[in-house]
Amino acid sequence: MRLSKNKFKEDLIKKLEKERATNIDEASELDIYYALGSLIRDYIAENWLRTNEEYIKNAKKQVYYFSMEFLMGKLLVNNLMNLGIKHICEEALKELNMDLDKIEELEKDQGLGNGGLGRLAACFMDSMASIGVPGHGCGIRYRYGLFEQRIIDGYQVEFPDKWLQNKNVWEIRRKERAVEVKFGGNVRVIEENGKLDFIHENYESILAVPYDTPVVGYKNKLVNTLRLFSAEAIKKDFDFSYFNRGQYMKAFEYKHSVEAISEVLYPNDAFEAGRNLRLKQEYFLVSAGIQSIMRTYKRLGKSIDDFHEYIAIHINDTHPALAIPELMRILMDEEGLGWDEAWRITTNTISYTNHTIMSEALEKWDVDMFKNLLPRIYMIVDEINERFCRELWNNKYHGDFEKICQMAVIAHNEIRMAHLAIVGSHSINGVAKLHTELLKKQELKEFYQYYSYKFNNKTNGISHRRWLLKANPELSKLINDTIGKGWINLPNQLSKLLKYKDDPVFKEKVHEIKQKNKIKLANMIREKHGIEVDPNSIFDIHAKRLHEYKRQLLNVFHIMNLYNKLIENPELDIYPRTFIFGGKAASSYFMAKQVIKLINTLAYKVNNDKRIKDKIKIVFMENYGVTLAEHMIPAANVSEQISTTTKEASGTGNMKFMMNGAITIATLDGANIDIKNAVGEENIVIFGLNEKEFLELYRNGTYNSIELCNTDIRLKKILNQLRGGFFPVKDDEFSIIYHSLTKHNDEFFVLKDFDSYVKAQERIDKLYRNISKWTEMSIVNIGSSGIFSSDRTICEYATGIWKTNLCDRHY
Ligand code: Z2T
Repeated sequence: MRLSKNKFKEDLIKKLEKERATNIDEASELDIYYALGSLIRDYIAENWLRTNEEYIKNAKKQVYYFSMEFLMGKLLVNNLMNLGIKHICEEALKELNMDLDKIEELEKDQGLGNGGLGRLAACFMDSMASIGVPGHGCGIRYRYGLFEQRIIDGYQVEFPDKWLQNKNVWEIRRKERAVEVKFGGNVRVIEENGKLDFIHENYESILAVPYDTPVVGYKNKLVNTLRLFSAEAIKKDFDFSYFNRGQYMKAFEYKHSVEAISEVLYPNDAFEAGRNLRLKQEYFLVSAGIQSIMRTYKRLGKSIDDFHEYIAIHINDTHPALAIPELMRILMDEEGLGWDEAWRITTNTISYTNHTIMSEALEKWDVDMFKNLLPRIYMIVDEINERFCRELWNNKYHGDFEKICQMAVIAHNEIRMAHLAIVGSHSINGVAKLHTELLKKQELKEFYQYYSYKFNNKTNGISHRRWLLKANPELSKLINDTIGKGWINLPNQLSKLLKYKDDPVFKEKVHEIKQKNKIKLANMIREKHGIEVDPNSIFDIHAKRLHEYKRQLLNVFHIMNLYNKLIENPELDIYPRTFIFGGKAASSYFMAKQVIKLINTLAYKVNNDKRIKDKIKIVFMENYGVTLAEHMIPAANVSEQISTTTKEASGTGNMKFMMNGAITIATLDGANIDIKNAVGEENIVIFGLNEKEFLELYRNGTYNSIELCNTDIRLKKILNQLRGGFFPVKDDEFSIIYHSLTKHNDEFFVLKDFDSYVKAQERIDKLYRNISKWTEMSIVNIGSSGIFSSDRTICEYATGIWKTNLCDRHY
């Protein structure tokens, strides 16, 4: 938008007066934050309204991205950038003696997600708005997002994330557009002239109140919507049935039981606990979302038969898979369509992304629990199952009970959400090449054989605007000065940097910027953790959720081995390194939490051991999330992407690091493979078993971890050190880790890949000594990262799956 600095100043001062009843001399930083937020929302409002008017007027096909998680992070600076007024705002604030970075710190992260899946949804929102896809998010407005992590005595302790304690300046509550979501009760079936009617009765109704947040496209005047629903008691139930009966306290109990639905995000990353409240949340999202879409659709005045021509609904994993029976219910019970017509519309509307092949994450619901909570939806799922099994019997697997049972939507008293999602949608995609291949060849083999046309790959991506333009302003400026600003809209233009990889002046600048970013992070580490780290050391960063398959333990063992070697020989020539960790463990995941304790215990020991002369330092940074990531990633030299092969569906942190010039040390897993293909094998450090070797060992069961640690003295020593004496903890503190590697045969091949990892780390050490060569590799990584922009990903979804708004850009 066009805006002069003086106009902006004027507007801001007016806001301070009107909204905060203060003036520029008296205003606190918080006053400025609120005034600024409110002002930016005003600037956005007009384009938001115009965008919606345009969508209705032109009846453009709309995409709705249904997700239980949206990890948006902070919105202030992102909105300023996308409006194109960040610079003006910064300058104006400076003249008023204020600093935008300081103001930004006051904003709470919108942390309504666990990790990759939730952040992917947020990157997709940015890309949809920026490349002009009419796409909106649909989710839950949790009162508490992912817990705040604090480290106390080396342990993770969880605290509530009170992100709504102060006013959320971005959202608009739209009470008048609330819809009712119905739980429990029973279904009465009545037959009228040969037609069945289903009457849901004795249910409990809960109000789903939408809160809308604008999603601003990059300098294109387009504003999409993120709509999050909050659960509220319906006033008439709450007022009349309890207060009027004189049950004052009971009334509040009721209110709280209703609000519990949108109270808190389940803190599990890729793990399903099968809880009743979670099922309630999932249906709440889906029912509110589809009813709200249906209202918008009605205003278009189009025939219900053409619903899927105007609406696409995408489900982020199976968490919103009840969108399928819910849409069927509305089309049949409320719009009066027959089964076949409703089914045609539903399957053509819905598409599904699978995000993991790990069985712990597969959603399965107990039939009795499901039936009690959602009686009408159960009937529909049951009918979907019946028809699907009959179809299999008739078309392909006549008499093969076993096959049909394997593929059924309901079996062994469980509802399998992945099967429901596959049967009820027209597209199923994986999130990286290997992941999609594994879905086709293994996990969903039967379905691939039956519905091969539904399967496709959409390699994940990240918003280069947030993860490069915003997170790394210095590097962005250098890129602008070198190749122009075209890359901000067309990230593939980053490849223009490749021809500067040998340019000494450019290289020097890239190196300098990395140093500056490292100094900033070092300062932050000093302030937050009181640890002194050397910005000239290699910053080796492992930041992601804690999970056994992500193998933070492998990293720890490499550090223990280095430490042991240094104690033996303090003169050992290793390049100084700072190992930096960040990540949350699910609150019920004991093993993962013990790994955090181990990292912190090791950090304490190593950081305070004078004998190793600061050659290695270890830092565990507290409360890793979007904002901390924005500080850590631009400062990384080495990106740790070391999951057990086949386990990480894609990974997206890997892309953020490479885009900021880190060199990846990686297994051949998930999108690491796609990254390797993009940068070439000389610009990434690969180690470990590949997919084939892993699966072979895994299947024939010949791996014996105890044998391995008896033959490798380094491992023998490390495992002994876990067991007592070495660390100042109880002798059995780490026994769960010890046993997982020995008694339980090292399920994630930590010991198996150890030797190869150590060698890879030695290659890193050697490479970094030639900083000129290293910087060249770094530039190749940045210059090859364009295809990992979520703009490219969204363009593929739009053309390949949603069939909306053909993308005229080239990625
Ligand atoms: C999640 O973050 C991911 C997968 C899940 O499977 C659940 C959650 Cl909460 C149900 C991650 C994958 O682990 C990661 O590899 C991938 O990059 C990310 O989703 C986005 O696709």
